[in-house]
Amino acid sequence: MARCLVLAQRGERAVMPNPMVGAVLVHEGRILAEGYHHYFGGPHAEVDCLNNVSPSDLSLLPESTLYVSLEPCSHFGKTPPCANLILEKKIKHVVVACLDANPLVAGKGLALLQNSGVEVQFGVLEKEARTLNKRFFTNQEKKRPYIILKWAQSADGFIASESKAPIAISNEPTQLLNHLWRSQEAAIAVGVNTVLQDNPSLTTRLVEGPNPARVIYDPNGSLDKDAYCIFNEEAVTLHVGKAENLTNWSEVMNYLWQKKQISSVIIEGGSKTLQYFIDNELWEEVRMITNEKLFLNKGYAAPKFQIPTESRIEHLEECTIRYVERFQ
Ligand code: AOF
Ligand code: ZN
Repeated sequence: MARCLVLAQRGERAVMPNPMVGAVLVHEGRILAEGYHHYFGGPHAEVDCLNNVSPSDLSLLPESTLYVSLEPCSHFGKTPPCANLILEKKIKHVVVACLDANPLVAGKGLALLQNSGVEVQFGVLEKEARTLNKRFFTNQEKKRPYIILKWAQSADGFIASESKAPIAISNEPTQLLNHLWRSQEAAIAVGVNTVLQDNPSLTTRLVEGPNPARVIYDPNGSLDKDAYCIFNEEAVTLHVGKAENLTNWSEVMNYLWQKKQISSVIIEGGSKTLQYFIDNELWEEVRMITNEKLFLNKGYAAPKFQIPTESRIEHLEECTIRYVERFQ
């Protein structure tokens, strides 16, 4: 199963917003074939794995065990159901890490296999398999994107100085990391005030990688499109608010998943926006950067957030990064 999880990760990015899934077929301790879900809309891991069995091994299928990191599907989607394929191939032992949270499947795949006489072992590396697909499970279970709150603050708790001139709070290594984080998520979102004050472009520039879609929540539609970097051609921009009938950030999040299939979002500010997410318990991760050497004395206060004592800390020169994760 650990090997399934490694294989699954090869589909990272390309399968979004589908889950990453890996499969391994074993006969008496020998791996007959491996497979994974390569890209969105493509064959599922089980299909890929079974396609890779060499013709001389095909007769071994009824005595082999199929390991798969997600419950085999039971629905006709872009591809036919994997559970049916397993039955057709007369595989009698299947080991599964976790249930599929997609309501079209959710337990039906396992039930179909069990009711057809397949011996199913379930729950092997379940937590690891769910964590691997934390974005997918959040989408399916909460009907919204996986949400990461990110900000950088001075040692004395400010995210910006009072003056209009923007000042850098994070150092070079944390800026690089920030761009890496952008490249890993489907979207990045800010409130309209952040656009008005900072005119950010919110693209991936310091590392190689895709640009996330840029989301601006502008409840009053007050932003002049020609005046800001965020509307340039470098990445997709979603300027949402009144026209979509979105009256708060929670509705924006539902909209992003349900109407735009955006599976994950980094919230980059400002303070008022971040505070809304914190106060409404609307997040899976917080990544808080503190420049321990920088004191601003006054300015825009950072969001109020109680860091749990057991949170992970990383030190990058004068900056520390605190990670809080609560996906289960
Ligand atoms: C599996 N094996 O490798 C994956 C599964 O649109 P489709 O047909 O590709 O179906 C996508 C759904 O299938 C996805 O939401 C999830 O429920 C399941 N993904 N299932 O048996 C796989 N990737
Ligand atoms: Zn499938």
